[in-house]
Amino acid sequence: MSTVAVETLDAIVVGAGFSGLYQLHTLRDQLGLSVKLLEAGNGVGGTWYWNRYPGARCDSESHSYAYYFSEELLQEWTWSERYPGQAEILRYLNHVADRFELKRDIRFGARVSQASYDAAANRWQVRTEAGETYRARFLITAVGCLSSANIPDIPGLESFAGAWYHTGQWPHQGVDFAGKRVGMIGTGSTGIQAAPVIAASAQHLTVFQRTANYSIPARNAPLDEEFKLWARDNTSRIREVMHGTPNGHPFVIEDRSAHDVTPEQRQAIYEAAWEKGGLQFRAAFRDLLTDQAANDTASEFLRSKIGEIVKDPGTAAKLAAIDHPFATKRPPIDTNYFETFNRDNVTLVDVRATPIERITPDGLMTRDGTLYPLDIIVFATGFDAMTGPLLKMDIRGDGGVSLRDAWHAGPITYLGLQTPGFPNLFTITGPGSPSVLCNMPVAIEQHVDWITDCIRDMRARGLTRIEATPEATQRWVEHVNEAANATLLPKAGHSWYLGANIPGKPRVFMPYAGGMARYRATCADVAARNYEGFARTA
Ligand code: NA7
Repeated sequence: MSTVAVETLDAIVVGAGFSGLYQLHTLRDQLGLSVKLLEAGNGVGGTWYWNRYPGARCDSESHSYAYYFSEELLQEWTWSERYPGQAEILRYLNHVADRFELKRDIRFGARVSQASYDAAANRWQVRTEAGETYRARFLITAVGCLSSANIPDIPGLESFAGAWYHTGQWPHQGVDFAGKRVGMIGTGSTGIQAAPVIAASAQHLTVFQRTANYSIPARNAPLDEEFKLWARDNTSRIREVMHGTPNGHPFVIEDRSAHDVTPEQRQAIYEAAWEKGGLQFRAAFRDLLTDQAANDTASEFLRSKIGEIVKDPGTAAKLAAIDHPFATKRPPIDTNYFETFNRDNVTLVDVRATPIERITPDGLMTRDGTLYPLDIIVFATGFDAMTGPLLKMDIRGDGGVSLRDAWHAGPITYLGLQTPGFPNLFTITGPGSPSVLCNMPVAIEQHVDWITDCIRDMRARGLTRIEATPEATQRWVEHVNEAANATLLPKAGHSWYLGANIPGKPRVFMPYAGGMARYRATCADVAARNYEGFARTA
């Protein structure tokens, strides 16, 4: 008779990206818990472990895309460019993992397939695809918001004679585009980053655009010594700014309306923001995301820039035919995206006008019968965002209820941290929290700190079980909806914020749009009121 060893721990963390690494550190090194981190990949990095596509780079500025919990860590790490590239972020996260000796408690190559709550024992039992089983009082998911690749179900893909890749599952050895006819589907942040880099080495690049998109030049560049010194000397100030703004970025949103200035002044403000580059463009006026007329001024400015850059009027018109207000879909920032369409080896195909019909052995065919011969297809088609990575695991709470069933009409959480019926399960940057509307490390540190403080407090009081109450959860879900509806964000009807990019997914605005600073205060208040809205028992 064989017995299967079951490791029993205080806490299990799933995912070794920014969230999981920090959560492992706090629970193990601050609270002294026994913790195991289960990670599907063979290294740390999460998003940055998987997304190795050409041009992969963060859109947060590097001095803000870092942990701020350790001053020593801040002082010993120096970023090289204004925006960190994928390889540099991966080096950083490996540095963090090594510095805090995290890898010894990480099980790599362990993809969690199932997690179920055992009410009698008040423990979670977690199983990996390889059949390993772990038990723990607390289960904390740190699986990221954009980690479940969306590969559209296009007929004929299996017949394609060339190679195809999703940007979020990119081969570690890279892809050689030299001499190849490449088709890229998707013009979100990823496609917009990848297109110029692919075009530089491919024989030909055809970009299949379903929804035209705004993009602002990133103006990426190496950081000079003066800035590096400034960033190192001003960590407290930078943290203060990031914690004080709605989006967690290290810049302040101007306290003026787009209507407070003359059209000439507005144009000059937008020109300056365009020259400066990056997500800061959104900070030019405080009402760009709340007032349609204000937003229209930014949208018009950005559309006119496309017309100035792109030489072929037909292509420019297709690129500028944007159907949603600026920044209601996640706004990309780029390096030479629109300029790429001036190259002789790049073609734009409007697949809103002429949808993709099928993939054949030779390439991609649109509904009008045109075949685009291809050697490589790149799917820059995004992710089953926020709920996808959680629902991919078969999570079962009290009474065997599955999270999939509990969320059949859309995610229901209290503060994005817990779901009723799933005691002792915490979801870092879960739906209903600011998450993707915020500079991620800021959102992550706040969640990890809150969860750590909560568990510390429970242990001090001899409590072992915490569960969000249905009443508090319902109020929070309503508040999340109100917060979204107070902005223009739901106006992009096809955005992944709403789940609209995945066929059959419930259309619910998932992230909390009330702002990170306000959310942080709410969470602190809940904790100060003895974890109001949570039932905690011995
Ligand atoms: P996004 O932003 O979801 O973009 C995916 C793109 O792929 C978008 O242009 C989609 O068009 C397009 N898409 C998806 N499915 C199809 C099909 N079936 N046919 C044609 N086009 C399709 O993902 P990204 O990876 O670019 O960015 C995700 C986030 O990562 C980003 O916001 C940053 O936060 C980092 P659609 O707009 O749905 O019409």
